[in-house]
Amino acid sequence: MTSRTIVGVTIECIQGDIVDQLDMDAVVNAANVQLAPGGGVAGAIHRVAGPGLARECAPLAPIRPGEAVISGGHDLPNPHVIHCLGPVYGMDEPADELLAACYRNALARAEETGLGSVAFPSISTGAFGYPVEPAAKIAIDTVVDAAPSLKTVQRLRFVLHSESDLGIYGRALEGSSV
Ligand code: AR6
Repeated sequence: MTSRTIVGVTIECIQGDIVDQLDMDAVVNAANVQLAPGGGVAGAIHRVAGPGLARECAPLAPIRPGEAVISGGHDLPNPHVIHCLGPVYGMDEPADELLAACYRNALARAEETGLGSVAFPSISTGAFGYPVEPAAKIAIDTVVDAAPSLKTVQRLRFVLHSESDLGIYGRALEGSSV
């Protein structure tokens, strides 16, 4: 686990599963255009949330790369899910800006809803093929930059599936400049 507190906002990186974040107000879904169940993070979230999540999301779709929409958490332990569509690497350009927009827009949805804590997966680095080193730097730099302007969100967590991804995100957090 790596953790840093920046102007009262705690940012932590842990290894784990996005559906096991019992103490977070929202988990972020690495969604698809249709906000439908899929593989990876989206598959896990929809499986635990139950069919009510897909029913609530259907009218909110389609979304574009970089966008984020918020829904209820249904049978998840979290009251909310924030669905982000990451860029497909090599296709959606500019990939770095679209990935940064995911994190910024997810935080905007959390703040509008008055949430205190949000857990992120590593958006775009699975099925969408974004290399994890640059994706981690973008993710961490974006939330570190946003931290001073956050009013309600005080805790951010990156939940990494693998030990190696945890190392990469942890080093990005330690090396980020405020
Ligand atoms: N908890 C935390 N991280 C996870 C979990 C989990 N349960 N499952 C996978 N990861 P991905 P993307 C990691 O593919 O690249 C879906 O099919 C995974 O190892 O979930 O944005 C959707 O329907 C990787 O490091 O998201 C979309 O079509 C990271 O989470 C598409 O994949 C992201 O992997 C989205 O692709």
